[in-house]
Amino acid sequence: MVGRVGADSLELSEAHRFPNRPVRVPEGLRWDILALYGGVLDGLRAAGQVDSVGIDSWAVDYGLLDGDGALLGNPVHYRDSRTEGVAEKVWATVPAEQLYAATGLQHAPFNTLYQLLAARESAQLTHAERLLLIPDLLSYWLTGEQGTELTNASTTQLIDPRTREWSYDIASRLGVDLSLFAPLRRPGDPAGVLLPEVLEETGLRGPVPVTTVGSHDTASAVAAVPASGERFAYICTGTWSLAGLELDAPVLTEESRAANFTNELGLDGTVRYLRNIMGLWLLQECVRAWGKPELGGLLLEAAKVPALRSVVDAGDAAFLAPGRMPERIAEACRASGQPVPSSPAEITRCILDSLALAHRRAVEDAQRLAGHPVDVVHVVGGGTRNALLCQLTADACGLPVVAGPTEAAALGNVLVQARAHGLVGDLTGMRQLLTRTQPLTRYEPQGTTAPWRESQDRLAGG
Ligand code: LRH
Repeated sequence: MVGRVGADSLELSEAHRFPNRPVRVPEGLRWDILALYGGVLDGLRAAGQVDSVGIDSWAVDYGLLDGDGALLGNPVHYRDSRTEGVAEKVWATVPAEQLYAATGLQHAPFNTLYQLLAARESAQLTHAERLLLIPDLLSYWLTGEQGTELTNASTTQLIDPRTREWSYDIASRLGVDLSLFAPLRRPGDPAGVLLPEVLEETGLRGPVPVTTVGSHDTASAVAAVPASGERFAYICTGTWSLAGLELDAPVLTEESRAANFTNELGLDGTVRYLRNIMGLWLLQECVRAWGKPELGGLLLEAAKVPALRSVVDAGDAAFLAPGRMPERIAEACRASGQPVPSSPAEITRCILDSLALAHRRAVEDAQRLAGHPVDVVHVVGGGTRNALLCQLTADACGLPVVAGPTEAAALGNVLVQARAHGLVGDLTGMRQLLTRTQPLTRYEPQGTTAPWRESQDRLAGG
């Protein structure tokens, strides 16, 4: 994505798009990282001369390097099953309550900490001298310089959200060697310049600086929430729905842990207090299973299916792994004694109702747990294109939804670079620029929230 930022203008254009296809090999699910890096180089070539480059990606995953700086294997996908049951073993050494009090991180089986412990005996980890999170790995290949970007580091479960530094105590109790990680760097810090080989490969003229951004895609997306004031919730929709609040300080209470809220780090000392909801992954996997029918038609049909006939718990980690998604959703409805959706339209409706319900629960729980009321829900990311999901979310929350921008992560990335180069002001200034320049759609809540409350109770009870 190429961004152009002026005093009163902000434009984004797509230079190049490439698929990200995980590959299943006999040992498990892997990222095709060289194909991704090849896509990055193609993208830079297509972008043409730029003043700065910034990289963000999904969280938690990493590549391991040997003493020569060479990658030791394809990064493992966080949906791989190697982490099953690991958390429970960790809690025997550091009880879950202590882990949460120290790191503020949700319990997700894929947190980097659990991945590292799952791989403890592996030849790769034994031989590794450096661990780079995915955006830091791509940045290293572009610049030759290594660092660990803070917002993404906060998803490792090895960062203390109060000090915004490593949690040395947790690392030492669990035998994680923190020297594997490169020094922390923060959004806005310089991250090097494109290497001569990269300039040659892409046809760019040096020097081209690489700028550290919120390299966790969700951190970049939250930075691009076009909110004014503090009384807002956000939902970053895409493969995941990340729903929550922007806070000044983490919430580390037992209640918050039990509700599985995470305290990830955001820009400028902020905390992203949110819950991971399975998101449009549920629909993406069904669409894949159905042989990729046209989505617009499917959503029109789904809108005609009666609302809230059956819902599933869209926060359930049982939906994490790929495969057989329509069957798994139908099975979950059957097991909870609800009507079993069967046609693609019925299953799609079940998914969208379930997501809206999970959005409602997250927005409600976050306000209560953080003592931070909101008047509006901002929806950013790919789900903004799904008008039915946006309307259902407004109805379920009983709050207006402001949808947009769609490419929030890319905009947040670009704005942090622009700020580092003196073109925009603070987070408030960035958000004002977004509000003035980006198309936004407002959805008013329709009807009462009573049916949603009933469905929520039914799900909790059953
Ligand atoms: C979204 C995301 C999310 C993480 C998950 C692994 O892309 O970064 O914030 O929890 O991927």
